[in-house]
Amino acid sequence: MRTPITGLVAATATALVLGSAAAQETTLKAVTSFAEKTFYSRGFERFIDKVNADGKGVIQITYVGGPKAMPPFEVGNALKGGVVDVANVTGAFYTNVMPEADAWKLTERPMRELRANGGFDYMAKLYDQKMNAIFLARHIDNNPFHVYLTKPINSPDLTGLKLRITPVYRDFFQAMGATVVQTAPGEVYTALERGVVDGYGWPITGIFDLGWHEKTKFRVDPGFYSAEVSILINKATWAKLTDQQRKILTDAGTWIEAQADDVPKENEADIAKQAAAGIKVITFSPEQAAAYRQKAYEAGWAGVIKQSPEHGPKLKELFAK
Ligand code: 173
Repeated sequence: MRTPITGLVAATATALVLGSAAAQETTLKAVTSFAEKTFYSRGFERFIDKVNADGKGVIQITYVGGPKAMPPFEVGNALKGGVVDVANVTGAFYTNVMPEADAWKLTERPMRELRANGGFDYMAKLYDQKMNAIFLARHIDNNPFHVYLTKPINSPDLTGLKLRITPVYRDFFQAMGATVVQTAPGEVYTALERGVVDGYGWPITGIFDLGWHEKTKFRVDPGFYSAEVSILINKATWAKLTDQQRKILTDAGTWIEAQADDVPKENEADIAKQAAAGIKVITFSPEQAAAYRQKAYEAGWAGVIKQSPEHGPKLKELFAK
């Protein structure tokens, strides 16, 4: 956190002596774990624009950018250590720091309900203890994950396929018989191009952002889980802010979290765009589809509970339906 000199040195010193830095503009450093201006960064970029508009003279955010500035799987650690003040990131990218974060994908209740039923508070405490972080807002929800393939399958069986994953998909894909290889999003195109993988896990939106539609032949329906991308703030940074500065961040957080309600429209738009790009949809019988989704949740929760026997069961109670 840098505090540019905004007034007379004597006045600043007096303010600090009096225990108030309210007259100072604070600048926070922000990073995103998704490529700049792509789908999963856009909500964060709107949040930054709002803070910078509402926070003139009070609080500003400097956006240092995406994976070119910092590898996605290092963002969680950087936020925890205070190397950055604000991060846009999904739980799967920092399971090394906080395995429970991956449980957000399994929520079957909207954030407004989780903020009321204790689910949010339970997680917020873990962010405080394990991540040194304030969980400000989840701006991506209502956004299912899918399997995308370069070759067809004719039943819900992934045996013999090598699929690109993050921790989001590991337990489910392995339970379905697949071999898995973990990569950051930035390596998916090359992995497809070189035939290193037969497909990948990704949500319903965003495959056009990095050109993957060029290498994708099939999408498997139904989708499963609900993708989560959220804004985190370093705890020490937060502790130094004034009430006025915190309110600007909290209000912008509330505003952007509400926009997760609009994600289904984006889902529909990308479904149409995928069809127009010639990506074929592989579907199953209603019974097979139900079993496929059930397996996804079973394997997902089993994985979370295995990673965190202490908190996994409680999270399931609060998040699942
Ligand atoms: O597939 C991924 O990289 C991943 O885990 C993810 C999570 C949330 C949104 C987009 C991708």
